[in-house]
Amino acid sequence: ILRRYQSNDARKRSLTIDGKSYPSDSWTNAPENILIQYGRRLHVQPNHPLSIARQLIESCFPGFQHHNSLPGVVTVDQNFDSLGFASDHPGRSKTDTYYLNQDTVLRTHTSAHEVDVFRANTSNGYTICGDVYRRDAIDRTHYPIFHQIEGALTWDRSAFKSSEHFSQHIQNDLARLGSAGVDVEDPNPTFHPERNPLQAKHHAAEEAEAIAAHLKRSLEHMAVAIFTAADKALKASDHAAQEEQEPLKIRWVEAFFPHTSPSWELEVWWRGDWLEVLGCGVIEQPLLIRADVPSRMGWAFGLGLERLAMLLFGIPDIRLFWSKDQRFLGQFDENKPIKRFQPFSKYPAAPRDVAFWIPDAGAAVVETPATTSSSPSPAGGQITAAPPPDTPSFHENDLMEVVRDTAGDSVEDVSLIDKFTHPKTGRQSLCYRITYRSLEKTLTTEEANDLHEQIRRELVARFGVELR
Ligand code: FA5
Ligand code: MG
Repeated sequence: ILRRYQSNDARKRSLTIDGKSYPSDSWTNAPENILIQYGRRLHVQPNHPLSIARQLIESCFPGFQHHNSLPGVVTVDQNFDSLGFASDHPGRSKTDTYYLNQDTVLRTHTSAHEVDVFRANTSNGYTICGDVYRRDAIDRTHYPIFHQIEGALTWDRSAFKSSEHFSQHIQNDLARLGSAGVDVEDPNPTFHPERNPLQAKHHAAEEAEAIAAHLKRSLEHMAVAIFTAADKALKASDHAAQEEQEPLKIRWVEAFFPHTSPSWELEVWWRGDWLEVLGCGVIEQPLLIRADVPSRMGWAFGLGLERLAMLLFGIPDIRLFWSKDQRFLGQFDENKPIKRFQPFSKYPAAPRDVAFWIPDAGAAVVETPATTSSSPSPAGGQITAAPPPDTPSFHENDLMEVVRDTAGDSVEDVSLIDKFTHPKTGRQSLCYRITYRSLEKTLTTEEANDLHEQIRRELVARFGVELR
């Protein structure tokens, strides 16, 4: 890894990942601090909590084929186009997505493999688990790399005489599944002409209705399995034994995904809050047509593994999944019932604030010379209203990236604490609180100050902000 790091740094004209070289261009924005974590494959490490959570979910779908080794580097076509993402979909922006170059990204979701796996057509049902990458905020529940599990089930409609026979078949399967025995809130009709349309061009209402019911029932069973395990673990820990547990509650909320319609999100009532667990829906038929399986029809879902693992094990900070500390890793055993994580002592937090004026859009901004930047991309993303080409402007995710480049996992949280527009000049000032706290040691005052000073300097160098 170190060799790759150095050679990337030396050449900068291409990035090498898994022995493959990707020529850089104006889209390249994947920084070393991300690339260095590529290939850790936490979701298949023996006794890793993410792997235990994955196996628990896989066990809810017997007979499905489980894909756990599909590569995280995918084409823009796989990640967006093949799924029907509009050309102006915000997810495509450089502020949200890590590009190796204009044609290649670090996948932002496991859905990137849907068309390929449907095309291979080797099973009716499958799951895909893997690492996904998003430029995002820094706090205890967000990390730029997380893991998803995708699941899908399709049927071959051509095997049935009519759409009645087809939907009857699914109804029978549904009866076999039975009720998940949980309190479910599902107030919306299956279809809504604007918000959640039937794909009328491709599907009979009764077919989509049956598939939607099958989807919801299957995922309710999965949620019950997961939350029963979480509940058991909680009850088994003396620490929380006295707490009164509310019974499990699930609700279905209308949603939108380019690759499903109708679509929903499943939320679970967990310890006093609705928690979004997954997105899902009836697969867009054009996607199956693109995959050369036009006569198949079915459902798909995608869920975030960290979120579930955090609640299963009571893991308080998403950075812990990346820890190599035995005090963390030593607590999990895939051959034993799930047990609550026992936090080891927390080291003290060192909060530091940084306040700065954002450069006016279009103002002359100092561009970082490639030689002083450790990042393969000279400047971060830009989404302010139509800036002149190649003028770096400021996006919050740029700050997040500077923080990660500089301080890595020693930062627990970055929050906007003040925002101010100068009444005369109209210039905007932002103040962020960066909370430094290592999971592995106490940061000295000097260490925190040094990191903070480096971050301040990088903000000026890369984005031309004026420190206050
Ligand atoms: C998607 O990624 C869709 N591809 C999901 C999907 C698949 C829909 C198949 C339909 C069919 P979304 O961006 O909402 O959707 O992410 C899906 C799940 O990943 C969320 O419900 C959440 O559990 C998890 N997730 C999303 N962002 C984060 C994050 N920053 N940190 C942790 N978990 C996240
Ligand atoms: Mg979502």
